[in-house]
Amino acid sequence: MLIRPGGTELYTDYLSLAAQTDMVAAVRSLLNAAPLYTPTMPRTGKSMSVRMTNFGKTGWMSDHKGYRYQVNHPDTGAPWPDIPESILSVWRDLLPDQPLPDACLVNFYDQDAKMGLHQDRDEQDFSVPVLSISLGDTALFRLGGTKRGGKTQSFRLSSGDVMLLRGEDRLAFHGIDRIYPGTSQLLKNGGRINVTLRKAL
Ligand code: MD6
Ligand code: FE
Repeated sequence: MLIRPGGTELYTDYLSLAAQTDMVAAVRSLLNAAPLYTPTMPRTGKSMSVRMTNFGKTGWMSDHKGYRYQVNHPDTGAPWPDIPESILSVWRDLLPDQPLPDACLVNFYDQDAKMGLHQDRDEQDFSVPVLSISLGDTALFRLGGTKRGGKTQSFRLSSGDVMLLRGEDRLAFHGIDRIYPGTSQLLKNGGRINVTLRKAL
């Protein structure tokens, strides 16, 4: 489904249940090598409600010093594990003409977690789209324009949905207002995983 021509694309039910299950297993198998960390807000140092980790050459993080990509895990100092093939293949299928992603951010939401409106603008080349995969409980996603404070629209992202932000919407403000607990059986303890693929370097 096209949300906005030339901008946001939503592929509902893109992944089969089997593919979703495989992807969750692949993510979980890498959490020993790349444990979830709790990012904190620039300047205030306040903890975010979402826990994160990364796969790929470089990973996104946030702490009191600001947002950035870095090649080492903030807690362990280890390099990030490679992006699993099951995740990369979604990019290959939907974006065959784009360079491969070098950053895979994994967001873990418990039932009370949310994410404030933000732009993805820490990457070097905004002409490459961002691809996001939703797993587990349904989330309420809010999408605005490229200026903060403008009109927004909201839609639900369910397990197996894939979204692309590209073109004009590559720099659109967006966030997660809430999680709907108990809407998916995919994760044994409930909650939601969002996997975002980007070319950062
Ligand atoms: C989330 N997603 O779905 C948060 N960013 O949990 C994002 O921040 C995001 O879904 C860029 C492109 C697509 C996204
Ligand atoms: Fe984002």
